[in-house]
Amino acid sequence: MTQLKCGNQILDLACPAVMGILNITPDSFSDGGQLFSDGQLDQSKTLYAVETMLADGADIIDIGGESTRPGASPISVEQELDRVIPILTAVKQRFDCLVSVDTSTAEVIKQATIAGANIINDVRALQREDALQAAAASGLPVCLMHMQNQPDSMQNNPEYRDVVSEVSSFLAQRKKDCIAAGIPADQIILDPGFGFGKTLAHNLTLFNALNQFAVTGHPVLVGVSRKSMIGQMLDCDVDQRLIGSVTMAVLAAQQISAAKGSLILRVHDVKETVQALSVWQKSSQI
Ligand code: 8Y4
Repeated sequence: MTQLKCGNQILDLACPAVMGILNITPDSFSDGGQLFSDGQLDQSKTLYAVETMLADGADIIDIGGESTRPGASPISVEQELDRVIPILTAVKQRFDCLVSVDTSTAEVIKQATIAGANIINDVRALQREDALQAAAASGLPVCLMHMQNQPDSMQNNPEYRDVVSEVSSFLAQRKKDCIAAGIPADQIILDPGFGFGKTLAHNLTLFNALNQFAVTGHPVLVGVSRKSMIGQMLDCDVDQRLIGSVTMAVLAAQQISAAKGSLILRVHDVKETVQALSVWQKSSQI
């Protein structure tokens, strides 16, 4: 029975949890700019997108202000705060929901914690200056993700000797560092980081080793939604990746439940993923 203590709320991971992606970056690859009107984030559109994801069954809303797409323009701490904190505040004011903040920046972690964030989701696994201390001070669960190299260069011919053992040892080391900084072990989520410095073969090898991440006892976060690995398997563009994404969500759920692990799925298509997981769950209980 895995439960995360998310500030004043609890996330129960007896069943896979669905994390809906709220993209508040103007330059995101799959759905960038949809919430923008003449270059500015439209707050009412954004809150409507959150309302829809919650009505569709999202357990968590993931808010991120910095694009990790190769070639995306870097933003300052001020810009990131200006993007994330007002939306986070508005979401927490209007909805009784869990919010994760997708950030690597210590100051964003600090201010997001004050604004009511429930989970810290860091694609850099708290390796930026002061991020580890800020996350520890927040008392919130943290998601540690593996990435090879930096967003700008990560897809330039990524290589591994053994992708599963390299990703596993990186996460084990970051976990040690988190525990040393005062983050309780049972508040650590692990994520192999699909698409972050990995070829299709690397991604599929990791996907089929999800049971090995699950048996660590840590909740596993899987983010494959609409990513290029699905585009490569189906030879299709980002707007045609719904069925591939949902299929992989169910396969991840199946694999992790067989290993008695717990799972968080980071997805764009909340309604379809929640429906597929319901069918999987109902059809497998006799
Ligand atoms: C199409 C759709 C093409 C999406 C690219 C993308 C993860 C994450 C991202 C992940 C965790 C993305 C913030 C990249 N991916 N956080 N964030 N795990 N924990 N790309 O896999 O969605 S952003």
